[in-house]
Amino acid sequence: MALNRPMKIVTLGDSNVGKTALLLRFVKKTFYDDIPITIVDILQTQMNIENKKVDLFLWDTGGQERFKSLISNYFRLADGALLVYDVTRISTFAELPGWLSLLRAVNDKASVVIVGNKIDEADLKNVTLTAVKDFAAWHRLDFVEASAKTGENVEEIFQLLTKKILKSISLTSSDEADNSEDTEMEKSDFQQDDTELKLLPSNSMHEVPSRKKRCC
Ligand SMILES: Nc1nc2c(ncn2[C@@H]2O[C@H](COP(=O)(O)OP(=O)(O)OP(=O)(O)O)[C@@H](O)[C@H]2O)c(=O)[nH]1
Ligand SMILES: [Mg+2]
Repeated sequence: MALNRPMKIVTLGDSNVGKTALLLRFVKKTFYDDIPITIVDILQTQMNIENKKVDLFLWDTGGQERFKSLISNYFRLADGALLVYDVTRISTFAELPGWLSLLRAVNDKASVVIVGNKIDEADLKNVTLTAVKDFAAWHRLDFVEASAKTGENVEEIFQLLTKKILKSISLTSSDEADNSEDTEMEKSDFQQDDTELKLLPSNSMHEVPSRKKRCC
């Protein structure tokens, strides 16, 4: 099914797992070593999905505990979410259920892909494939292990997630056609969201100064 509006994707997961790096790899095709801590940031790009150009709004949220109440506001209208952990830090994997609950508390429809980032650090990897497979199967989610640094599997993450989003939209489209009131509501929600998007200074909120290398 064709999508005639932008697709909105959010990132979530602990700080330092590489959410921003993954988005920058996908959009700018580059890896940055020293990225400022994110509060909320927006990137926009286009992607060819089923032979049609679709606009993607990528809402990058900060993983620091103190931003949780702020960023959950951005989850509500997401079509899809990247639930990211760092394969070298098991604590970031252990936090995934909490992040998923935060998303599901405000959005039970968004398609979700779990991303285990930093697989280039093979020697430091301490989240096993079995662990993530079990977690993903339990929650009926797909997962990808990737590296923003080398670019491995980054394109695949977005292919997988956007296909899942389209599939879920096409499954619910008949319901929407049957309920024009709901559809109008969703349209105005989205327009409101567009306005919100334009109001953000330079589309971004970062914390300055930037963090140096990984802290822990
Ligand atoms: N080795 C390696 N380092 C990475 C990778 N992705 C990100 N990093 C590094 O990890 C650090 C944190 O990356 P960010 O993308 O800023 O992490 P984040 O999840 O956006 O963090 P918050 O904005 O605080 O939530 C940076 O120093 C990145 O250069 C990767 O795939 N491999
Ligand atoms: Mg970030």
